[in-house]
Amino acid sequence: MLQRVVDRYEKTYGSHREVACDIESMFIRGANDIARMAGFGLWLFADGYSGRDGEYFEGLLEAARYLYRTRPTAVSLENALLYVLNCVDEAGDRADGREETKRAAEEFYEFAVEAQKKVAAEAASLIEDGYTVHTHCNSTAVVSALRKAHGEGKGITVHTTESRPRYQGRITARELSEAGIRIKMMVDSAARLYMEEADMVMVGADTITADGTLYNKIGTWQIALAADDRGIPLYVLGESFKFSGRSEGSGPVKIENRDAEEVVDPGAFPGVEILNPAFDRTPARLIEGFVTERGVIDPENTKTFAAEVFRGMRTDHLH
Ligand code: RI2
Repeated sequence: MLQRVVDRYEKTYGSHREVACDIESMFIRGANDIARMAGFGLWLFADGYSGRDGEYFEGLLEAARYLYRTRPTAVSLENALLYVLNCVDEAGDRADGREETKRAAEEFYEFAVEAQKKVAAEAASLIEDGYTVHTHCNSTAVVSALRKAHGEGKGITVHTTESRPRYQGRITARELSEAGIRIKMMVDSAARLYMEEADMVMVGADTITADGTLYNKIGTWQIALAADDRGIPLYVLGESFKFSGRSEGSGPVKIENRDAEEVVDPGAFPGVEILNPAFDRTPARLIEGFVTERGVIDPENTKTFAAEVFRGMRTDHLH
């Protein structure tokens, strides 16, 4: 089963460090994929463990922290790691948790696949025949939902912004075009102009906090403002592990700042500070609903929903 994850990247991984390296470089990207692959990283740790039995859990924690440090914003990464750590802990397998680690990583992987299918089905049902849907970046959940709506015979048009600096919107454009969907791609700054032709916005999620704030690809906030100005709904597609189970007061979510080289050659701009935040934060008031595998959640109910999802789960292993 986990072999499939590796096949998707047409690469063989031998250790959690190799997986971490590819998450950091964004060879592996997208909050759901990052989560699945982080779990796989722990699977690899367990598979190759040759230390002393009594020290297993400490080693597992260290591997989890190593993976966790790669991308600080997407809570899906943290939640996947916590899921595996908690399973091993609760099974009382701290001394030798190799089998439980592998079982839990596989279970999380299957869950992530199934949850995304449910999110896509739920989101597709919100799209009406003839709709133009605007999206941003590349969310596998959104792409799945659009493919599903198209497969159901709805004549849809999709607008996607390019998503500088890494241009993940181009991945979306190609994937949807290959699926036979009518797709138009534009520069990020054209979003408000073409919002006039859109009926709804659908984006993915990296982190959703208890107050209903969405952390997603840089540019999402201004797209949400454009949708609000035009008076059309913005839906966020996010499996339950995109929600943060952290207690209030644990501080704001860290927004990842990536290398200036992703934006320009800094040498060509002496004396200029190049800003490259990977994410921004969209407030709950601009969001119509969070489409999850458990149905559509009103932003006002985010805290209750997250409390239900994370009830009884330890969320402090990595801090
Ligand atoms: P799925 C991506 O982040 C985008 O922000 C996208 O909206 C989000 O992950 C969710 O993606 P990045 O890894 O889980 O490109 O829906 O920085 O695939």
